[in-house]
Amino acid sequence: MEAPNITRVTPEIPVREYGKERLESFYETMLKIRKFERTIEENFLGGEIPGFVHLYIGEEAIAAGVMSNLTERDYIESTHRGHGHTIAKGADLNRMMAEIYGKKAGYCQGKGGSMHIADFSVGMLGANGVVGGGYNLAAGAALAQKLQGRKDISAVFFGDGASNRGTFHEAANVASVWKLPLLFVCEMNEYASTTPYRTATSVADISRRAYGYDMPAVIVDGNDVFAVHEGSKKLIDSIRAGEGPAFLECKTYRVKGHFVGDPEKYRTREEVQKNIDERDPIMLFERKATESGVFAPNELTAIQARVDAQIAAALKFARESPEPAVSDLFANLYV
Ligand SMILES: Cc1ncc(C[n+]2csc(CCOP(=O)(O)OP(=O)(O)O)c2C)c(N)n1
Ligand SMILES: [Mg+2]
Repeated sequence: MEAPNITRVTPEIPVREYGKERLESFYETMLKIRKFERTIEENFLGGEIPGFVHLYIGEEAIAAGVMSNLTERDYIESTHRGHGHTIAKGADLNRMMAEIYGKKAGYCQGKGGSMHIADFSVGMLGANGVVGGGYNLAAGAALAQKLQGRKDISAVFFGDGASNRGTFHEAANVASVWKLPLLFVCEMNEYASTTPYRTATSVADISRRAYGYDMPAVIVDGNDVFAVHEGSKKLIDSIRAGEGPAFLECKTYRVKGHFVGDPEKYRTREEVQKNIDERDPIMLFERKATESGVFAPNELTAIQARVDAQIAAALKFARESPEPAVSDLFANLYV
């Protein structure tokens, strides 16, 4: 039985009506994420990058679609799989790459790495290595926006695994009681580390849980940037109108391992390949964009070349940035 708070949104606006600028921005954002992460993956495996890296490849349509309805004044809270959110919110690729390389020119002077990038200047409040650690920070940010009488909103991204943390229920309850301008964005990618979601999650649609907090929910195909844009717009418009928090569930699939280097013993290669072949968000966008006649294939190639140049520049910047000095080791520590 479907919970009464849930609406399933499929795209209704014809692709041509989106306008070329919006379509270019969808494509460029998704490609930036994809190419940035492919570069990281390759160079992590090549031994150039320290630490631990989780990739967002295959989930780009969620970040691009949600962020297309946010401004720099809106806040987001991200996850351990945060590069996509950070790029889509408008962070600087050079400083991101340098941080992931552990270099001094990075966002945290090279001491935070992949899971600790924040950029308040674009409303990106932070990635988070603590699963489910973002909800209550986002609720606090939304409370500040409300008390300041701003029209801005906050959004918190989280996975199917994180939806089982108690922190979700605390934040959902307080957000509902106080009618906070907060969007919950669940990235249902079918796995939490090595755990398939139905072995650990009580409901087929995680958005059912929003019913318990009197929140409207929308379910979309998270691999279709048009669906994510239209579904999130519906909820964000209602949040901006003062209607209180809302829940967006994006059905997607984690095509990469949990982290770079994951042996992936818990699923078959066929399952992964099927999702890549049939559901890749960039492929789906390219198909729709060219079928609609808005883009000729060579126009897409030009955008790809522009993004390649940006990623190459970020990589050069990161490689050439110095390591942090040993004398910096205890700078900016608060204990
Ligand atoms: C509080 C906490 N528990 C466990 C972990 C270890 N851990 C890191 S990511 C992860 C799985 C998260 O799954 P999900 O929320 O579905 O996000 P996804 O990785 O699929 O994007 C786990 C268990 C952690 N970092 N923090
Ligand atoms: Mg997951």
